[in-house]
Amino acid sequence: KPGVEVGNIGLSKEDIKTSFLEKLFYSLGRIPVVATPNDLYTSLALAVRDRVFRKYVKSLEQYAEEDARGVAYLSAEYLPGPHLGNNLLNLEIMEETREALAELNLDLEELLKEEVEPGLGNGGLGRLASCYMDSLATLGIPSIAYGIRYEFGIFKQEIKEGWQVESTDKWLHNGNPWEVIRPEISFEVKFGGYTEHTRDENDKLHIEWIPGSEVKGTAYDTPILGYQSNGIILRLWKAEATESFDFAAYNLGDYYRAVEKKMRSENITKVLYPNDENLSGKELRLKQQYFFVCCSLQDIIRLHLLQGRKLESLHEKFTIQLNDTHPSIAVPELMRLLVDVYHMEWDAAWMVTCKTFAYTNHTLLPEALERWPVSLIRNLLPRHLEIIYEINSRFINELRGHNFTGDQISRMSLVDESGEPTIRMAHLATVGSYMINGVSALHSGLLKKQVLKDFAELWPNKFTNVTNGVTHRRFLAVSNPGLSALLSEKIGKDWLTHLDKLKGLESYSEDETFRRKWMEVKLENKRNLATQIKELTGIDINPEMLIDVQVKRIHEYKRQHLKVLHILSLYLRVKKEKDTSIPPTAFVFGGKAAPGYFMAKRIIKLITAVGELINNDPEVNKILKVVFLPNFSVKLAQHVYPGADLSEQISMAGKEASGTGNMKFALNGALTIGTLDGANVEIREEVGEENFFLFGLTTDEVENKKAQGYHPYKIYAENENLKKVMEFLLSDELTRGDTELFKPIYNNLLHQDPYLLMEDYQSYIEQMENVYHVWQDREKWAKMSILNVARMGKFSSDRSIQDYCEKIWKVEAIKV
Ligand code: 26Q
Repeated sequence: KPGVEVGNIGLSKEDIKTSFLEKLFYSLGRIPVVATPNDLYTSLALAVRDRVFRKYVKSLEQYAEEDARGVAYLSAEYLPGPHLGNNLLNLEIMEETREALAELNLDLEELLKEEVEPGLGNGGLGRLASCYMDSLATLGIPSIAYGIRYEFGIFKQEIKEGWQVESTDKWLHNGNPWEVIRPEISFEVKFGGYTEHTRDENDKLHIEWIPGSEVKGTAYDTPILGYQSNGIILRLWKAEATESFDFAAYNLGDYYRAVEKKMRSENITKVLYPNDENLSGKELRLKQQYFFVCCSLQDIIRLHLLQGRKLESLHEKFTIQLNDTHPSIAVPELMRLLVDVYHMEWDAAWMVTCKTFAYTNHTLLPEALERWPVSLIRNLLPRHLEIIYEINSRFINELRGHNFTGDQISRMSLVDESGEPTIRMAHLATVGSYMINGVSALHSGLLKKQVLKDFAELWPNKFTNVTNGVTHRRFLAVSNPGLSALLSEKIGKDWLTHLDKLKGLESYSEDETFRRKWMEVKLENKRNLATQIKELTGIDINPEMLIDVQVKRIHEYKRQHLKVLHILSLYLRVKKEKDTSIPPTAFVFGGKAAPGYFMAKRIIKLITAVGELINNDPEVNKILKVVFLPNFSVKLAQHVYPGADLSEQISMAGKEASGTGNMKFALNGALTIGTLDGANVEIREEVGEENFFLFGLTTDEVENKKAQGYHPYKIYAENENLKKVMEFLLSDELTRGDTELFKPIYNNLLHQDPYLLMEDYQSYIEQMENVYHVWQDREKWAKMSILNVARMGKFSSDRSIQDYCEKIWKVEAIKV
């Protein structure tokens, strides 16, 4: 057994200092006086990476030795956030490092700021994958996470004249000290061409896929460390040209064609598609999905065979979790590998396949359910189309055997033939998986009632719920050191690995001194947030104000514009009625709009226009401020959650599958105003209804309202206040004469209003009055805040991962 205790990887202050200087001298060739901030950050990151790798290698040895069953997590997106601070926490060397640097006259905080985060995801789904990696590592679950190494992550957002402007995210510009390239771990991926069906002398059918082109995927590994313990690998694939294709072109003396091939191949992992919850049906997106799935499955099979096992037992040693349908082409791809490449019989291969995969659904929105045109799949993956058709015809035969009606069968078919034929990827994932889960109790229930209703009737035991969770180590321990210290002082440090220990805080909500300390910590975090706001927007916020925050992707269903209508109603009260009774409030927004999403971009412009108006009006700006934080990211989020007083979770009931920001806010002591949507339902159950500001229709009421015929105009016409607010959207004051500016929003709300803003408006306004009422009583607010934090134990991603292990994966922890 090779030793891993080589080199200087000690954890003392002196060890860290020595390593840091060694990295600076010998890895970067620098001395401190000429080192740039990025040099210093990189040296520290490299020193820390060595220590992280040591832990990872130890875990890996252990997992291999025990021949353990493991999880492969397949996700097209990851949003890990900055690694450095998190790794220092998990190695428990935050203070030692701070001191080591201080002795060199360096400030750890300054180095932490240098890190550019990998924005390899759109929002909730990618961040969830990263929270799960943190918990998988901490709990010691043998696992590996696969994804795509996008050269450009989610676009950088700037605000110019109030509008979102996108530019490319060059996250690799300064190099990436956390990853190592694994040139030896690379696989070929084929595209296009045609299939050849031939019979051998025994009349056995052989099918060969003759591709039109090939690319190579190479592994880039980033170790992800758990707290005090194990590490796991995030393995991201980068696309390159294959040698053989290069070579063929060279031989023809066609150097330029070879280079062109190379560039075309590299295109596949060039950029992340910035659409969430809305599909574009672009060929390159399908290429990305197949590319990373194909490399990952080959790697899984390699690992399986490396241990001397047979492919017939793949499902015993591996379970593969599909993070939404984005990797669902894995179902026909595994069939292809088993049947065409490893010559397994169809039935045996199908048994292995559908005992290997499990599928997590993250959305019910019809426009977000992935469908790929049959014609596109035929061109790009001709063999996969044949396999999908075969899976479908066998599935439909099974349904006939169960006496399903023709109607039901065409609803359940993997192929939608109502218009241009398309493949329903959610159906493919469902048929090819042994378990299907939603991401909150409400969402999992609706999944069985709506989108996958027929499937839930056919296979009731395949459906389950795993409520999302977040890592409290990043989102509390690392990002809110003030509150963390206060918690540990009262209840010890066990909460870092057992979040339900926070329950021990409950009784302190009655302790006046504790409440004072609690509010002091919050105020300090609000000062910090105010500083960030000033730096990023130039806007001054008085930290004593109520800080009311809505940060998330911009979407009509999330109803950022409902919040705007409320702000306008307050503005009109201050301005026209000279009402000065409203408690000073800063409304903070943040989030990106998909570049092609017209309404979402208008909503950003609306927020910034309202901000311009209010922030520059001396009659109003002592009471109200409106801020749009540009380029919301994990890094920025870590400043935002700790500084928030109020968390806005105001989507129309039935639309937000879970939400995870809701959990991060509450964990940091913000109170929530929200609808009964996604995980809000469970958060309210846990914290107690008296500690949650509820408003709006329930999912059932929404359904009834829509069934009866919804008339937003009527609501508008009958509500004087709402009418004034709506008319203000068209006013010169707001639009500076460009009366068309917010017409699309105005018209949409008045005549369609698919997300029932008009319906929920009054209830929201009234609940906000209640928020203000409680805010006036700071002692009560503090109590509620403490109780919220004390009761958030359920929402640790450690609990979610334990649920996955027990309900779905049947995998056990192996602690080093
Ligand atoms: C798919 C195909 C083509 C292009 C883009 C996409 C795509 C990309 C990202 C579709 C959806 C997404 C992201 C979805 C997402 O973030 N969903 C959120 O997942 C969270 C974690 O479960 C939930 O908490 C949120 O409620 C849900 O909206």
